[in-house]
Amino acid sequence: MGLSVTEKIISRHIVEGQMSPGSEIAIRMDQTLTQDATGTMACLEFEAIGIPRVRAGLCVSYVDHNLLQSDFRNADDHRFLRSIAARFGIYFSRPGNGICHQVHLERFSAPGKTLIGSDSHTPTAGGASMLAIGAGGLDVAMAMAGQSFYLRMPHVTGVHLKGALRPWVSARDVILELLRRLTVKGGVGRVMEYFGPGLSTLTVPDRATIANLGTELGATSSVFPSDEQTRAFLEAQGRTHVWEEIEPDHDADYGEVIEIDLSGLEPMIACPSSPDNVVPVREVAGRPVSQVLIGSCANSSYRDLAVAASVLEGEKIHQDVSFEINPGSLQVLENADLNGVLLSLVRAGSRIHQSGCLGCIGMGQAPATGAISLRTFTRNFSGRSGTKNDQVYLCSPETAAASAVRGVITDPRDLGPAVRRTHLAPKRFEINDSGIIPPPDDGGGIEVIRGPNIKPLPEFDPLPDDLRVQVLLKLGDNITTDHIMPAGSKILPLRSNIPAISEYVFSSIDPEFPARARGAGSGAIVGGVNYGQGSSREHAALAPRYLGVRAKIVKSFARIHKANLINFGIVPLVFIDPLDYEAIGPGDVLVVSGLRRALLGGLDVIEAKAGDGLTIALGLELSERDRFILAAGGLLNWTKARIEAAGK
Ligand code: MIC
Ligand code: SF4
Repeated sequence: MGLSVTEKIISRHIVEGQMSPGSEIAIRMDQTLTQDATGTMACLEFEAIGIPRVRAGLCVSYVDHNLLQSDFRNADDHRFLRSIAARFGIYFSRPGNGICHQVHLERFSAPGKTLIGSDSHTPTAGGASMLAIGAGGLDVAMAMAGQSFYLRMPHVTGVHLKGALRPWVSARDVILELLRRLTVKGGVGRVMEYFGPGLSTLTVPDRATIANLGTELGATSSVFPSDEQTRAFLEAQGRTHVWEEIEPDHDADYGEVIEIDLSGLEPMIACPSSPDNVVPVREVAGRPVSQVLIGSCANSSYRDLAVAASVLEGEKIHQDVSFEINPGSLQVLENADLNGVLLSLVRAGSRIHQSGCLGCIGMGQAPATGAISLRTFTRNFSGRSGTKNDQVYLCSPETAAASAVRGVITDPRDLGPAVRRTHLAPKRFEINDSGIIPPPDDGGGIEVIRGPNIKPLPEFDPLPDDLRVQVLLKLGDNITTDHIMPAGSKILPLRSNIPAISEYVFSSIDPEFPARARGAGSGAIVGGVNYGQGSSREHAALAPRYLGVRAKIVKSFARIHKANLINFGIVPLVFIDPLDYEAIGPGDVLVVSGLRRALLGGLDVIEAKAGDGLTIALGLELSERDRFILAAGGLLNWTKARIEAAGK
């Protein structure tokens, strides 16, 4: 049986295990990516490993999330990241240079290579035929130190594309259609691999949009072949030398194949407040909009701005709408300026912002109370925009721009048969790498500059044999890491200060949670399916652990969050009988005797006593390595112990 592109890349990088779906494998990571909101912690963790220089082939540190400098804290983090990058051999992308995924795609993507990033949308680079995976900061720190990355071999799901997109329908609508069909948990445990004749019409930026939003399916990654489109993209970036052809074998075995006829797609939109709440635009057309934002790592490429400019040519933004552009990178902005795209946008009355994440993570751009905000962003989880009970819809740049002109949600096909003027992407982009600072050959003498808000990593004790925990909170399905550890302009500056940020754990659901957790001493959280979807932020594990949370008991976990829990010594337990979920509630005390022994002895099920004679069976869906890490109290403890043992 032949190999898929995903299997071809994994087979080049596998160092442990077998490529059989579900079994644990370790792969070598060629490149690493960090961003400022997760990167300060990842760098502190890398430092704690205690080696003088990074050992991965290429490491890049981006500053794109915490751009608002309302006091010293974010600025201090930027300076820390810049100095630590120079010290340890990491490329540094300056604030304003762009969103990590967009800049990485432009300047560092390379077909056939592996990339691990401390951001859940790292799979964006799959658009250029990389196997790119999001992970917690500690896993990325390990990869920076040259360690392999451990994961379960994913199932490779084939997405067969045929036909071609019709006018006004774009890549965004392809992935919205998949989200409609599969939901936010449809991709768990899978890599989505795209193939078929429809591919030849999709450019790398189109593919990157699709790969980026595969994260919202819960997928481990999304992968495209490397073909003539990939070559053309790399040529436009002046980097043809990294191109190689990578196609699936003609008899590649996709366990499951999903068919999409591009010609049959229409403009789609995700309604509040989940990326999978998707309907055709025409079903919600006519609702008044007050804010329209083009940006985020999903849709902020040159192409996306050019489409908006074409729609706005000779038009004015509707008087009730704030239309805003967050360019994906400085390269996008510079080329948009050179080619007249920017002028068309400005003339129509757009608000132009710097390149970065901005409102996508609640760093400004919060919408007005009750008002509809239309965004080309990645996520519309309730409250993520910074406004309570927000009404955020997610759509293509075509739909966004059409709605900005009309002042109501508009199916862009209503604008007429075709765009008025097309700003074609240049064959060769103007390249300017002044926003990326390469590290010196020897950074040994460079001082790492820390501000007062950068606190050392907390230390955690090993797992006791008997665990007695109080249930602190009971939650439903699809809980996101935004619920567990919210972001936004107030909380994000605390990412390098675990004692301070832990005061905001679950703050949008239950502001009393931190006090209650501290009071209990040792706590557990109960949840439903797909617990911990969304962001890769390890703070959603680290901060609860700091407050004394030792176990999470749920129906099923999202991949990255489960790995983060293990890395910080919180035991991930699953209900064997989903009905037991009903039997326990807040305030109950659970006693799990012999947990440590059960873990190290390889048991898959353990009993917890829940009072009143109730006993529930809990699953330990863990690899051998996971079990050692949990017993040690976390990955750093385990790694340090192994280094010490090797030194003796
Ligand atoms: C997000 O989109 O939620 C973020 C902010 O980029 C996160 C990372 C973080 O929380 O810092 C992600 O997607 O991993
Ligand atoms: Fe930034 Fe938003 Fe992309 Fe996260 S999803 S990396 S916040 S643009």
